[in-house]
Amino acid sequence: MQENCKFNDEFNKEKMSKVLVLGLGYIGLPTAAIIADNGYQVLGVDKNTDIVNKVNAGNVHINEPSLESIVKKSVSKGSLKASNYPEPADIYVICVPTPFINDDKIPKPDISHVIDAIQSIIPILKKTDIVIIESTCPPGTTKLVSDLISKKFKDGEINIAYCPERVIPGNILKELINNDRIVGGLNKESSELVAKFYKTFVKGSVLTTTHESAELCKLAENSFRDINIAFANELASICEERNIDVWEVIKLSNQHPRVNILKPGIGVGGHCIAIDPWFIVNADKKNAQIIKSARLINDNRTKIVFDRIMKNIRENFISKKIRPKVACFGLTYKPDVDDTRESPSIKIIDRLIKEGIDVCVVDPNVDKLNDYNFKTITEALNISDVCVLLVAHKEFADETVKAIFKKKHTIDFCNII
Ligand code: SAJ
Repeated sequence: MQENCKFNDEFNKEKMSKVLVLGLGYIGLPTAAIIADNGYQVLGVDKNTDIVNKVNAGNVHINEPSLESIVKKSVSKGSLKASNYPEPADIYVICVPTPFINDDKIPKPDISHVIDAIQSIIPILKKTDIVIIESTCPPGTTKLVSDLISKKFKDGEINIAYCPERVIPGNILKELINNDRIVGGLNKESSELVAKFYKTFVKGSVLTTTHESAELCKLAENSFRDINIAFANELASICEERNIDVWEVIKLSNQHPRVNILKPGIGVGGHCIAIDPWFIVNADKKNAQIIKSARLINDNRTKIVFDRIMKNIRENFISKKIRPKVACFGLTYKPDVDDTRESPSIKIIDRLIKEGIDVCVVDPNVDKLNDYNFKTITEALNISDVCVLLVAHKEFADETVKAIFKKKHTIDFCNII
């Protein structure tokens, strides 16, 4: 590993001024905007025409602090544009999604969008160009990409590197600038050149390594978090069986100088932690034991939470022949974002509805999804017999709201009351 590369020469911004960012999603759009804000001419490419039109009008399709203002600024300066089609550039940054195919016991990664993105730029690549993959990928993807590129170019003619994104939704812009980055080039020259490019807009350290290590680092980071959340969730289930307050146990245990237990919840959602660990399990089924268990524990936590809600409702209402109105608070995959991908809350709400429970949904960040019966906080508090706190949005921790939750029949999985 080369620490925070110190280079003899600077990155030649004049020579390498045109950047193409493929994929304008949660990572691609903020990345394109930051690069455009740092003196490059950026074209963002996305298949979705609505997204392209929005960006070209200086608007965004993601609710992320500071994103809209930086996109507006770059679009009005002319340094950021969007299109459905790629155009020749000097630097290509791949930020397309890598979903998983869930038709087996062990979900499989789907890298078809990465391959499509690479195929779309091969005809316009020229010698000395840079190709960077930021999408989370299974081990071996960078080599696969280089094999595709080498059908047209000799080794070393194109600078290929893997540089995983590491930003947290809700704080993407700050983390894009301040987080350390890992660059795994196909060879030393590519690593150093790409690291120099990142150093032109990243304040954190830029560390170089091999492409294989860089790919595994990304998966290791998200698996580490998944395992630690699984521990907190397992502890919560153990405490619930014994009627012990898990939050008290965690608070006291965390007083130990070497213990830092994360927060239990209703399961793990989002497009990263709930998916990426499977990429390792898929690559090494024999050794990835704890990683696989953590995934299963976190998925099963959602079922445990659903069972607890049903048990509570049956004992307190249905057994007394009352059909309660149940208000579910929080729909997104985590607090204070508008992202509902892989949200455990949705899984719980859908199962409650399937059981015939009269459900309304409250989420200050989402006002439309499926056929849910959305209510404001006040409406829900007025009409409901049961409040279920699923996601700890800041609005739910308001003192007045909290006081009402305390008076009502509230099932709290967020430690709000
Ligand atoms: N969660 C808990 N308890 C906790 C922390 C989180 O139950 O103590 C749950 C959340 O509610 C959510 C899920 O875990 O459902 C994931 O949330 P998160 O905030 O831990 O992570 P993400 O998925 O938003 O972002 C992660 C980050 N990875 C790590 O922190 C190692 C981010 O840095 C990555 O860039 C991102 O994945 C990604 O794109 O891979």
